[in-house]
Amino acid sequence: MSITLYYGSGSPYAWRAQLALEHKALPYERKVLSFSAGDTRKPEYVALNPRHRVPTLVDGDFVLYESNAIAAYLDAAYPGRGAPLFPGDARSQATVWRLMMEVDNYVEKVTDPITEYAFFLKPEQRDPQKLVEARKAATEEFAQMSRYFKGDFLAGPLSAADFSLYPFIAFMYRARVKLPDFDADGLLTPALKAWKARMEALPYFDKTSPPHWKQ
Ligand SMILES: N[C@@H](CCC(=O)N[C@@H](CS)C(=O)NCC(=O)O)C(=O)O
Repeated sequence: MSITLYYGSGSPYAWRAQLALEHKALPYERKVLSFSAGDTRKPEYVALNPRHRVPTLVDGDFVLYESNAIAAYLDAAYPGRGAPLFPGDARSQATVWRLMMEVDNYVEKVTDPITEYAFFLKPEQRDPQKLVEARKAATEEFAQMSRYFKGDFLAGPLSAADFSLYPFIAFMYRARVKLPDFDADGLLTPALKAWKARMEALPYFDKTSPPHWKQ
């Protein structure tokens, strides 16, 4: 078994994939691509991933991109390793899938405007009213996700659903690098804040946090 994860520091999707590998206790090599150097657009990478995005997983002669597909593959290909990413019976597994799709279809849509406002707009391009509106939408969506908790984690036991959501929540806190007064805590319900702390206490968590965030 030789697994390589093509990764980009600060990509929520690449973060998910690394969390999945760690949860499965699989050995892997992480290759960090530089967005600023255009690594994802280089021909050798586009040959692996024609959508020029991270993550991409290479397992022997098998190449796979799309973070949710990577989690599903790792769980099915390595059933005896680590802990399951899609635990339980058909209904529990389907619930994990549903939650992951809700993250991609709804959560991402409300975190994107905040990320864009903080990281991609110059101060003179920022309209504070837009941030107020974005915060309102994010608060409502996070409250919705919060209603799903079944105990400590989204689907009950820790699962791929938690790894799907976590990086988008982490980005709300990361926004403070650009917007020091940004109240990230104020977006989250108490349940979501407690879950965030549980995620950050996972034994492999520190290993997965984006390298450039640690600098
Ligand atoms: N749906 C994809 C999204 C991957 C994605 O959008 N990755 C971004 C970084 S967050 C990327 O690699 N962008 C580089 C580019 O577009 O060249 C997944 O879940 O893996």
